[in-house]
Amino acid sequence: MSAETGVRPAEHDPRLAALRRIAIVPAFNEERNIGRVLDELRAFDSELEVVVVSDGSTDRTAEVAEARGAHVIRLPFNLGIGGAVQTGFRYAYENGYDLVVRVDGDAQHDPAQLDRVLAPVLAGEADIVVGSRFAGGSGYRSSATRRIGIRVLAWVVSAIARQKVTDPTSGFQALNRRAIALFAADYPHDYPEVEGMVMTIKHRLRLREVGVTMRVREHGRSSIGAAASVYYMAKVLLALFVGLFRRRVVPLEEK
Ligand SMILES: Nc1nc2c(ncn2[C@@H]2O[C@H](COP(=O)(O)OP(=O)(O)OP(=O)(O)O)[C@@H](O)[C@H]2O)c(=O)[nH]1
Ligand SMILES: [Mg+2]
Repeated sequence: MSAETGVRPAEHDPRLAALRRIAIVPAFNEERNIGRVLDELRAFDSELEVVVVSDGSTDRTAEVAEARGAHVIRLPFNLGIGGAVQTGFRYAYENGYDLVVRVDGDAQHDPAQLDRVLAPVLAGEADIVVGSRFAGGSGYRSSATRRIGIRVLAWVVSAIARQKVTDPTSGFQALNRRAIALFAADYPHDYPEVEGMVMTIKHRLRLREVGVTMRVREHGRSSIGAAASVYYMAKVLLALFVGLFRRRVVPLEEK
């Protein structure tokens, strides 16, 4: 049992042990963070496979990840987070994985909290679970622009989805085979988590949020500054609006 979180290591949950499971870690120039992420994933579950999608990194991200035993997909140039994550989903789908956890390569997501994120999927109660910074009153600090942006997006997504969501930009997620199949076939670009949430709901997948705490970035630079947050928000709102007129997203390959 971890002294810090009071959760049991993954090996003790037979439902988890029975599944072919993989972590998808998108990483763009995260040589100083990726090692810690991989060590913490291994500490959570020593049999968890890991695929690191190095998104055209120009530093030693891929080498550091390989040295830690992760499977590394090197994208020849930078596709952006959406393309990197979809590459991971394709890999998981084609290789027959039943369960995916998504963790950022910048060490902001704490793998010790994966028990909580995984629980509704393991219980068969959700197809996708999103770790939310705002669901458990953890008081996440980030820039005011970002917080307001997330609030606006949360409100819009909740209205479209007719289900309350609080953190539509979170990439800390657990997904079952149905959700893996959907995202392997079709995944949005730019700020993909927001549109991805709407997609899952349109496909009648069961989405659940659980409260998590996220850490601040220690090394490297965030992709999104204040001006970029505003730009992204406008773009994502437009994409959501256009999406309302999309009759059907790519059909699910599996039922
Ligand atoms: N910035 C950036 N990150 C990418 C890209 N492709 C993959 N990633 C990875 O996607 C993850 C999330 O990116 P971040 O820039 O941290 O985005 P964020 O977590 O929403 O923003 P912060 O809270 O400011 O860190 C990280 O693990 C990145 O390494 C890309 O093209 N640009
Ligand atoms: Mg980050």
